[in-house]
Amino acid sequence: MRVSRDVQISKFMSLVLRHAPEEAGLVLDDNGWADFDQLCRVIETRFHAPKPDVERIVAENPKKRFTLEGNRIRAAQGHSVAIDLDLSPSAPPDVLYHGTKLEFLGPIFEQGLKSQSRQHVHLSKDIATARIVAARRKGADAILAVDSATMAKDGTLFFLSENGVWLTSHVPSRYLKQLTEQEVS
Ligand code: HQG
Repeated sequence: MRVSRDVQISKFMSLVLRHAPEEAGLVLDDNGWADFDQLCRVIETRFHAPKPDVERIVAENPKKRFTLEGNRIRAAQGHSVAIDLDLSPSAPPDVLYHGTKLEFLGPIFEQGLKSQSRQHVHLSKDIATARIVAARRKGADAILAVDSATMAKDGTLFFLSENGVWLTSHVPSRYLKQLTEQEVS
């Protein structure tokens, strides 16, 4: 019972802090921060969960999706609303990974990896993480290796989110390679 309520609250926080702050009557500042006390009051009303529960849900979040600093909170990545995370560019590892679906590979190899509804393309630091991302959707998984070393050399900027996700604007298909099943497992 408590677990599912925690998940509901976490999903609500992702919705509000990434996509639709107006759902909670909140305003995000230019860098995506919201007033934590105000968010807690909305959660208390909707889910009957007091502030310490919200603090615990933030602290225990398995992907560390939320950054809580004093009385401000933001989603570490995944936004569709236009905010500036104000991250400094970081040198990426030589290879990054992207978990997706076999059925998307046609358009991906035509257009490259696009950020779609979000602000960035999300890349994983290892194959295991990319597999988890791929498995979120129905259908056969595909794991792409991204030649981030060459992309960085060619001038593309990469950013490391507060919870360890690599972000960039677009990955042209010349930097992509599908991994074989053997390489993935
Ligand atoms: C695909 C989760 C067709 C792309 C994860 C993906 C992640 C294309 C989907 C985070 C395409 C977008 C983000 C193209 C990309 N044609 N399909 N040209 N370019 N795609 O959800 O990376 O649990 O916006 O492969 O852990 O799946 O929410 O991105 O399948 O870090 O915290 O279009 O979401 O984090 O889907 O996932 P998404 P994503 P949370």
